[in-house]
Amino acid sequence: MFKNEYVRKVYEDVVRKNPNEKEFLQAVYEVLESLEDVVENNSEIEKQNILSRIVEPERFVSFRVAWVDDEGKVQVNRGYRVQFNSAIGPYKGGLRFHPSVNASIIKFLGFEQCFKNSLTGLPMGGGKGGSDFDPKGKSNREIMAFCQSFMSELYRHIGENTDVPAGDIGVGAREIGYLYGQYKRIKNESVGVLTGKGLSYGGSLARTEATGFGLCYFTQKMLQTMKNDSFENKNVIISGSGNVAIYAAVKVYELGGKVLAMSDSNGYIYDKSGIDINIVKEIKEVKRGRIKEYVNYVPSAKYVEGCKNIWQVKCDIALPCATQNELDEDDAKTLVKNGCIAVCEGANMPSTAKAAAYFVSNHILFGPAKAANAGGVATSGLEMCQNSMRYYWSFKEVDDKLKEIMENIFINIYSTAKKYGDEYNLIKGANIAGFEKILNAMLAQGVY
Ligand code: NDP
Ligand code: 2IT
Repeated sequence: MFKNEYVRKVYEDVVRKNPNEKEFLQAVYEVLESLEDVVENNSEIEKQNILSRIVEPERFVSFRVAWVDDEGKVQVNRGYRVQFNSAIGPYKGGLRFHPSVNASIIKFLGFEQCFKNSLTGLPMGGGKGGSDFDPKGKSNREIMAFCQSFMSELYRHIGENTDVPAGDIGVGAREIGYLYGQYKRIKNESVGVLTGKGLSYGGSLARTEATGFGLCYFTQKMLQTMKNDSFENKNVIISGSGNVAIYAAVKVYELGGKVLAMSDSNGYIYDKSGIDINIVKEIKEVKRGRIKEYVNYVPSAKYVEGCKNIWQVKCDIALPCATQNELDEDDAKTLVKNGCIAVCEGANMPSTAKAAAYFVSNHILFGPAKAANAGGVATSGLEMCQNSMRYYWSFKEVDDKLKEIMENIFINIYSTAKKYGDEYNLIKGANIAGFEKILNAMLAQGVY
């Protein structure tokens, strides 16, 4: 529990106001715990009640999304957008379409996004949105109908200088295209109101690859700085097989590592000679199929039912890239016992609080999500920049900037962690470094 009285009161208030929102409370608890020392050293934080202000979203909207399915039936889902904090720039953050989406999930993601966006160094505030709509098994026409209905409400809350959504779980290039088309139809404006757009209508080169590539640039810098090591000849396991997982795998190979296992929500594949990522791309990106189909292409590979078991595969580096709380304390112990030296989070909050604490106290190199996966939103920021200029940069130009941003994030959070007494506690380093810029911006802008 908290040692600082003010921090404790703020947290109790959050619990009282957001009952049963376990993911949101988990994310808030972690940040507040990290900030205790900062609060004790800067009396302005309590005087201006900054903590109560950062845990309360500036705006939270929930709305009905009605659409017609292929059988002519009217379906209803719930849509959300949280505009969490605009102190350092327009709200920015993805949209998630998944049946598990609820207010708690959207608020935890929006809260995390504030600190992540701050760490990128770009002027972006934090937001997030989505729906409990399940894209699995839906036809293209149903996806389009849903996206159009979703945007018919969302458009009034967003704008290129107000709030700029992007993708997340269940929202990729196809969905962004339908959403953008509908925004344009309503507003008659071709502007950078969404990121992750297709290359033919204002998207940025390297945005598709950015989160996975960025995760590996971050991990590489961490290995080099803290252990004088690299991806060379390392065995890597990556959970998930979506956008983040696939491009993390591509970069692992480029950097000399080998990916032994990948998963989806049903199970995982293990290929001891190294997963052929082009096959995974074919299954997931082209056919929108299931990861178990991999064994049809590579009969020597193994499919294991149940995605949680992936952490039992022996590895040097683990990159959880599926979803929140997918890696618990038992998984953490298994990984450490099997000799894993580094864990970097591609997904948002994939490690439970106990798992993360176990990594830190056992001196495993642990890259927390809000730093390690910031490459996606950073490149979204670069897409906004290119849209404003009505110009574009080459793949190499964007990728070079992404790499520089990820290395700077590592340097920043590592030096902050050291300053606060534990170089292995990059969780604390990331939370404090992300918070400081927001704090300065809020203090400068008066009470709002
Ligand atoms: P995708 O929809 O492309 O892929 C999601 C992957 O995770 C799929 O393999 C999916 O399996 C699996 N998954 C989703 N939910 C669950 C679950 N409840 N249990 C087990 N597996 C699950 O999403 P992304 O790759 O874009 O996102 C993955 C993670 O990365 C998320 O946490 C997201 O918030 C985070 N992230 C994404 C960024 C981006 O730019 N896209 C940026 C930063 C973070 P299945 O197909 O079976 O559902
Ligand atoms: O969690 C995330 O950072 C994202 N899903 C990407 C957000 C963005 O605006 O690119």
